[in-house]
Amino acid sequence: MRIVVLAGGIGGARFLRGLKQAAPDADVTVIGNTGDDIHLFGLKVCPDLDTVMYTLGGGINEEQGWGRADETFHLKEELAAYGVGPEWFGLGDRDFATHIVRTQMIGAGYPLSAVTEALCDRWKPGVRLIPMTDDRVETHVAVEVDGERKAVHFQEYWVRLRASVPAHAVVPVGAEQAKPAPGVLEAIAEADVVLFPPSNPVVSVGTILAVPGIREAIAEAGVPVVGLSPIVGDAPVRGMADKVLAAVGVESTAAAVAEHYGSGLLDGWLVDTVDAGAVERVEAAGIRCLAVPLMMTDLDATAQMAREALALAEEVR
Ligand code: GDP
Ligand code: FO1
Ligand code: CA
Repeated sequence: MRIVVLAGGIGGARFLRGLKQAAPDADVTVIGNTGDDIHLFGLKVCPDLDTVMYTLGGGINEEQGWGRADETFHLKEELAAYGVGPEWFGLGDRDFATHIVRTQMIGAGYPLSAVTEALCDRWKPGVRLIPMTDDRVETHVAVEVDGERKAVHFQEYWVRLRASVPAHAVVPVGAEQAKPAPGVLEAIAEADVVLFPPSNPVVSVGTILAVPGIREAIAEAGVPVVGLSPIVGDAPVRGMADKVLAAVGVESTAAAVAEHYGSGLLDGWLVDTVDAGAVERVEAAGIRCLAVPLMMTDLDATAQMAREALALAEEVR
């Protein structure tokens, strides 16, 4: 079975671990979000691609969910001693190596998709990881700081400002001009099922769908498209999905997220059992919906979520 997953960082990566346990023989292609990417110290950092690669490859900091295990921060300290920032972004020594290799290869002319493949030669994530695009896309957030409106990079909104300032709009800058990376449209066209893991619907899955051609390819593939809600009990399990959903005019509920994707895209939607009351509303929107446990507390619970998603895909096929 060929499965395509549109993934952000932590929510996507943890779900993928469960999917690999649930369907060990499946051929999984992950289309990764690159809207969170940021250039720092002359290096290209791809948080969501790295989170997927490290999580599936066994290098992730498990508690944090991003960055490397057994990390040290000497390089960051030395840069700070020179007064070179930003100090608000925590790049560790081990992680730095990834960004150096990536930037060096890009400088040598390799597209991000080829670089990602090369990095995965080391980590062997057991899935094919493709960035959504080789072109530069950066998510910016229109915020209000001290009464003044300005646009900041998504990482500045999330990491420096901790999403504590009002957000009025989320813009994937460059997405309109971006082309899907080689292999993206082909993987979708050849898929037996497309899954939306419980990733952020705005700044992860939404950004991937903003690359012209990807949404259309999914709709035209004629295969089941099943999503899992990242909103449980009217709040994100972690992160700022509620804030960025509000910025795009969507309420922070499992049902509203399903409606936001819409029946033109989604065939099936899983909500957590605490949101069983949402099932009727989602089905009224023309999307088959089930309530099952959706907390990724451990690998077995996550694998069970993946089984439920694949079973729902069979039901709506
Ligand atoms: P990010 O790029 O690191 O923010 O990760 P993703 O976009 O892939 O996923 C973020 C989303 O994962 C957040 O909106 C969380 O609510 C969701 N999430 C994290 N853990 C869980 C969980 O155990 N269950 C569910 N249903 N969602 C989760
Ligand atoms: N998240 C933080 O909250 N603080 C950090 O200092 C930070 C550094 C960082 C470095 C590399 C990387 O791959 C991810 C990093 N993240 C950090 C996580 C990142 O901001 C988020 O995972 C996502 O981009 C949010 O979707
Ligand atoms: Ca992300």
